[in-house]
Amino acid sequence: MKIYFAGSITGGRGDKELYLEIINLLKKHGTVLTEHVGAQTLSAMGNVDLTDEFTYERCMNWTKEADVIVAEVTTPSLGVGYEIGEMSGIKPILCLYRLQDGKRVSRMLTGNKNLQTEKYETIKDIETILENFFKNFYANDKTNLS
Ligand code: 6K6
Repeated sequence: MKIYFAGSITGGRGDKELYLEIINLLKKHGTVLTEHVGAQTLSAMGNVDLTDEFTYERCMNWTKEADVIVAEVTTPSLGVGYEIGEMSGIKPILCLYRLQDGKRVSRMLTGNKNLQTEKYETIKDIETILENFFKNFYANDKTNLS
């Protein structure tokens, strides 16, 4: 199972510790192609050693290689939105978010029937949501094969 984890970089790194926790939970279910999203040293300015073109192409190749996309969408990010839009209807996509005072998640996500959007409050909630998401993935896989 190859998992593409998407989380805000340029959009803001306020949830970077949480991204790392989610990546560690995801590793119980497969290989995470995008562990760098949880790098605690990575700032919103990104890594200066890589060109923009290289970064974009690598991300797009990984989204194609992945079996599923899991995105944390509480912090709005153009890049995460783009990745979700590109893969919508092509791969299973799970979007995780927390409710925040005076803010809401874009209706472009919650209104898209191709996406599974799940609200959480605690890391334990995320653990349960992930277990159900992967259980359904394998159940649907079996249905598709028979
Ligand atoms: C590499 C290592 C550290 O920094 C870099 C360079 N920047 C990026 N590296 C890898 N993926 C990136 C980078 N910038 C954006 N992304 C992808 O877009 C990630 O997969 C995230 O899911 C998403 C974040 O988008 P922004 O718009 O918040 O940057």
